[in-house]
Amino acid sequence: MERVLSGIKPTGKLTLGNYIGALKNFKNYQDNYETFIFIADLHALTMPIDPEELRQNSIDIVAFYLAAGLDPEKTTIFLQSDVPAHSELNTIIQNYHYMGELSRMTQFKDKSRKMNNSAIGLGIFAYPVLMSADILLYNSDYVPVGEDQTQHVELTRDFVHRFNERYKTNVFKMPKAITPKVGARIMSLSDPTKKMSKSDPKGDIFLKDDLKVIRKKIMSAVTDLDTNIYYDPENKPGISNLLTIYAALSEISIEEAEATFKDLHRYGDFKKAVADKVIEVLEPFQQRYNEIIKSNVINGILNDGAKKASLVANKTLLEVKKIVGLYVHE
Ligand code: AQP
Repeated sequence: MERVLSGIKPTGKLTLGNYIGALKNFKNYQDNYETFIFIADLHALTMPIDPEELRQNSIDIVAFYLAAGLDPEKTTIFLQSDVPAHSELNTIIQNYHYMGELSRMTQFKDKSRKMNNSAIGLGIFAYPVLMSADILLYNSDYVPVGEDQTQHVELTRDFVHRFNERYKTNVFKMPKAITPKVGARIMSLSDPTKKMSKSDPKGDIFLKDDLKVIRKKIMSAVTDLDTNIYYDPENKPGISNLLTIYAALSEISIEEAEATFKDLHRYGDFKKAVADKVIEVLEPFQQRYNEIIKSNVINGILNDGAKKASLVANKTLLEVKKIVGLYVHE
């Protein structure tokens, strides 16, 4: 059976961008693929974060996974830090990733630009190496991600080619990124030229926001001075972003969303329709999340997940150790 792997890092409160670009799509894989979905907590350490927040965000992500329809009987849900093979494979394969290619990664450039040069940790530079380890430990065929992460999957593919060639092996499977047709890059509501991002929360809708706050945020989303509603991300980024949100949450195409609103020439009415749609989806989602948090199931799911994930990950790690010449003995 083909395998799917993805994860979200607990760097902050999850946003509507995380939901549309990643979370809501995960459940579609669990019936037809062997699916591994993890909480990328080691990745979250790459940026400064309060320890208590990191722990709370990690618990929240498990609850969000379940609220989004992941079934732990079908999907292996686990914490990255519970499976030491991630760190061990990272240590081995960092030697086959090049500083030049890592320094060209957009995420590294964006995040390091915002920081004081002397305080940029090695982890944010080497982030894609650990991500390669995450993907390759599970021989993943597909990696569902939003648009911003596809560059890292491409880097993993380059590494797989390089490593397999060098050792004349096929230990690492060539993974492929899958991005959603609609909503692979949801933009900030206050600046629709920037990605909605949990670590830069201006203009974000958070999944745990009060529903009234969500409506208010959408009603005051930045748009333009025109009155026509159509998709043109370059000239009408705000309206295009709202159309994308509406289309993604309605499971329709952008063209269908445009057709729905073509005779409506009042942005206020359009925003109200978008807010209604977001609330229609997030209200039951928040209810499920609250029930899960109260139910005490999370630790048990993580324990089972860590065991199942370790079985697969340790097998790959052992093969790689042998291939590179580490002395594996009884
Ligand atoms: N705005 C977005 N639109 C669509 N997809 C998005 N994703 C993130 N933002 C958007 C997708 O969500 C998944 C989880 O992301 P991540 O936590 O691994 O890190 P990220 O891509 O760096 O997400 P953030 O929210 O921007 O986090 P920070 O601010 O910590 O860097 C990924 O599949 C991502 O593509």
